[in-house]
Amino acid sequence: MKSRAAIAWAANRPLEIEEIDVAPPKAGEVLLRMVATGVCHTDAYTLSGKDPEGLFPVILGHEGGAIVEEVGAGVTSVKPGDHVIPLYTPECGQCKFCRSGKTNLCQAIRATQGKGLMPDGTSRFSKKGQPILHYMGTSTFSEYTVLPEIAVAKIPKEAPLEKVCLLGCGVTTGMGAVLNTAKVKPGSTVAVFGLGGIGLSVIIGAVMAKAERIIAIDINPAKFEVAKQLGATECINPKDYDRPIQEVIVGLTDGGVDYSFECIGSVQVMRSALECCHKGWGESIIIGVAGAGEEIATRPFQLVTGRVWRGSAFGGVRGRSELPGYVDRYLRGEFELDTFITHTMGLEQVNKAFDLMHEGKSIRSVLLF
Ligand code: NAD
Ligand code: AHE
Ligand code: ZN
Ligand code: ZN
Repeated sequence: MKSRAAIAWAANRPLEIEEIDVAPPKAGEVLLRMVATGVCHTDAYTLSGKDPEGLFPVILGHEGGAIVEEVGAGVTSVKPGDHVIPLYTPECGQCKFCRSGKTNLCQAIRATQGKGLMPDGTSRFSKKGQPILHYMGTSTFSEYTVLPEIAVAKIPKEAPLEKVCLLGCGVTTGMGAVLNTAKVKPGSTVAVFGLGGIGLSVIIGAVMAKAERIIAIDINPAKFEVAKQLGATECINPKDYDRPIQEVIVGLTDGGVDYSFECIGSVQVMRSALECCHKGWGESIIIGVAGAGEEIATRPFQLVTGRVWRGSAFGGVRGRSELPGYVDRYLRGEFELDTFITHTMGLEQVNKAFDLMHEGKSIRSVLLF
């Protein structure tokens, strides 16, 4: 079938809105009609050419809300008409990782996903016979996309897809990092570095976890108002100080924070986030994604003296079994999504969405199909 899609033909070039061919779903696959998709910084990161797994031409996008259009042979868990959130972290329930009970990082299809291919090693997308690659197993910047059955989470039809699409990445990642990965305890002091969609969701999670102090850090003070609205107790701009931000935070917190979250993708900030943690117990969670070749550094003494460095992917959330619970919590009014959606536009405006992100003017742009 034909589909309107935003194609990234090469790194660092604007996406082109074009008509592509989408092949039908094979056995164990589903064809989705995208209703809405958020634009996450990771899409910009891969487009920038800094992603070691970045391949072109590709259809980016991984924060979608969609409706099942057609299912391939053997698919039993969803049917046409079901509402779903595409999962870049699938859940097969059978691989060593799924069975471990220790991680959400299902590896059943990770190798082919990282090559931009479906599990059988081919692509369902093409243009005039030229294959176009999938991205993060989701490619939500296309009106129609194909995913393995294990990579869709079925959600209730009353959930508005143009809002809950944000649970396909940003909001779940931030909340989950607090609630699943760090397991923040009531009364804690938390520092959040970077106040985009991810950092602001960390704030929501920290409020849910009953953190007492939530220190929000960003070099763009325009982000402070919404951070406070969501529950940050203080906001800090590192540019206002002539000493390292970790020293400032340690001074403000009687020795450091209980938990910190890096939501930027800067290896320098990752170091600050670790070193602003309290001696003996402070834990720093890396969420931000850093470019090819970049490495983190600190004095090992920071770890010897009890600080902990951890990472979190998709908030540690198992997509098929746990993401519907996040949608239910949203529907019950436990958190809101409207604050995140600063811009809504058509797919053809996708390059504007990237511009707004880079200019620091948006939290999330949601593209409608
Ligand atoms: P975003 O662009 O919306 O927000 C980033 C924020 O960081 C901005 O407000 C920016 O002003 C701020 N910032 C930049 N440099 C800074 C600095 N030196 N000090 C303080 N603040 C600074 O991005 P986002 O969509 O919220 O994504 C954030 C990061 O999380 C990205 O690296 C993204 O790739 C990553 N990410 C990871 C996961 C995961 O599962 N681990 C999921 C989603 C996103
Ligand atoms: N491809 C990059 C890594 C990208 C990365 O870390 N992705 C996160 C999700 S970011 C969502 O916005 C993730 O879940 N990683 C786990 C995984 O298996 O990819 C690189 O460095 O190669
Ligand atoms: Zn993302
Ligand atoms: Zn698995």
